[in-house]
Amino acid sequence: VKHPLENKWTLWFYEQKSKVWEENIHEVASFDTVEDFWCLFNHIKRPSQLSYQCDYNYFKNGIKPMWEDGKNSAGGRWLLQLPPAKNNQHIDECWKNIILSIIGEIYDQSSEINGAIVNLRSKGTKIAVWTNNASKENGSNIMAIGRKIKEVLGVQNEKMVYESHVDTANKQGSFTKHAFMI
Ligand code: M7G
Repeated sequence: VKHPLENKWTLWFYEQKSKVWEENIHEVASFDTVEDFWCLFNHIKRPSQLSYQCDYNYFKNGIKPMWEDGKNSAGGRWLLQLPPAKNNQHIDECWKNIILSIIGEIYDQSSEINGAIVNLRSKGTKIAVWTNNASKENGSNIMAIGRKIKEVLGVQNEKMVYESHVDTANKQGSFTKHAFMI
């Protein structure tokens, strides 16, 4: 008997080939048991083995890893910026711990978590947890999720910012308003 997860999750892979962002992102596989998750996770490359300009996205089944999805549009992301991933096993470890925490639903506010993304870039790695409610009124839940992420990653001293997808999508250059910081 396999061990069921609370939710079904889907892995999406982004690889920059076309100029049109949406054309580069593809659904890879879905799983709803612990065993099927490990089967997939252990089969694919670790972040440190991927080329730059690639992303892994794990989202709850039915939610597209895009700002435009109705479940994401009022949400935002906790963002952790790390060094480039090539040959960096620490990043593999961080990514594994984040994914286990979201599919294992260890957060009191797990119902607000839509997914997680790792962006491999030559300028640096971004690990983000996407949540569904970026409103100021939801600040205490957002902060609780942020504190838990830091606990999961063991990065008490690194700065982490939460930004709404509306702000990210409308940002000018590299400047983004930060709604919350921890
Ligand atoms: P990125 O890949 O998140 O970060 O965004 P990067 O700048 O470090 O590579 C790069 C670009 O991809 C954005 O400026 C958008 O043009 C596009 N993009 C990223 N996301 C997450 C979305 C999305 O959800 N929807 C749309 N339409 N475009 C996106």
